[in-house]
Amino acid sequence: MEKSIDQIYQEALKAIETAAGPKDVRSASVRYLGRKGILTQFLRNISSLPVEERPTAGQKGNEIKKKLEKAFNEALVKSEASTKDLEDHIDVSLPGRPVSCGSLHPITQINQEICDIFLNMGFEIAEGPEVELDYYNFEALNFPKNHPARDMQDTFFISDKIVLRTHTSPLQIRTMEKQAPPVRIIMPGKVFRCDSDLTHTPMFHQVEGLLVDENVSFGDLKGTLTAFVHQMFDVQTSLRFRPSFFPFTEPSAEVDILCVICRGKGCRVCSQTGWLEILGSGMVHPALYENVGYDAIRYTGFAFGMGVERIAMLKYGIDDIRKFFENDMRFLSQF
Ligand code: 2U9
Repeated sequence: MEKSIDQIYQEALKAIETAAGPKDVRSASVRYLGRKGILTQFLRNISSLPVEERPTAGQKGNEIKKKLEKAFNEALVKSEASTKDLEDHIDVSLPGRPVSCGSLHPITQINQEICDIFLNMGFEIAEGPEVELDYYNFEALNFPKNHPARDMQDTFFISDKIVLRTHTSPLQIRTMEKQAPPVRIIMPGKVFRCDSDLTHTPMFHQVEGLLVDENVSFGDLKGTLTAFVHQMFDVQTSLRFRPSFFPFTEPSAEVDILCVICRGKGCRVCSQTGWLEILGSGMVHPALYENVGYDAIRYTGFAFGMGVERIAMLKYGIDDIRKFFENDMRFLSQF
């Protein structure tokens, strides 16, 4: 009997010694001291021993039980502490977590690309207010009083005389008021219109340009915008100037590029025309020069305007303008 309890004791100590972690210590403790554990069974069996053996066996059994309880507790504390040490330990040999790198919003990228092309041609950037006087947004730009753009349906009115600018053109007027020719400026910025569908949002970005000097011709307009299109898209890109109308330019022309999808064959994107409109342009209307005090005989100039979102959609083949404003990382991280 005594040998047997000694054996149990030794085996339990061995189990503690070989435990690989707190989990092993706990399960060994249950195996020896649990309700159906080896030592517990041993203590229960003492009552079936001959009466004279019971006191010694009981005493020894209880001593060993106490010793094992202490040993298991100590082993548990020790192994839990060393596991925590391991968890806190930094393995410098592990490969680092990749740091994800942000990128500029596609509209910011295209806006910068457009501006860089014109900056390289010698244009300068002009900036101004997004909340604008009706005078600069419409009147000084030769919009008749009954022009549809002045309607509440198209323009966000702050008051009778104050609007959210519907284009960046007011800045051209403000610049010409302050500065004598030659003027060579581009105006990137946010503009606002009451409009919302697949290709329109109430706020979008424009880049407009204005060049005024002596002897500026429609040929200068064509050369400048052709150089722009070839740098923005591809030097092979075919383009055409199509007559159009704007209150602030005369003559006016819209610029189309050969459809980037079907290469002129006709498809859904170009409404079967083979062409995609990318910007508007024209020679500055002489009436505007009178509004800013320029000599309309001596000076001529050209102007142009484009929507940045539209250029980005055509360049990247995006069919829904709203994708630019949803902040979906799966979309944005492609640029
Ligand atoms: C002044 C004189 C002339 C700016 C111009 C356009 C043609 C034009 C549109 C393109 C797409 C606006 O974003 S859009 O909807 N713009 O077609 N803009 S000429 O002409 C000016 C501006 C200011 C003093």
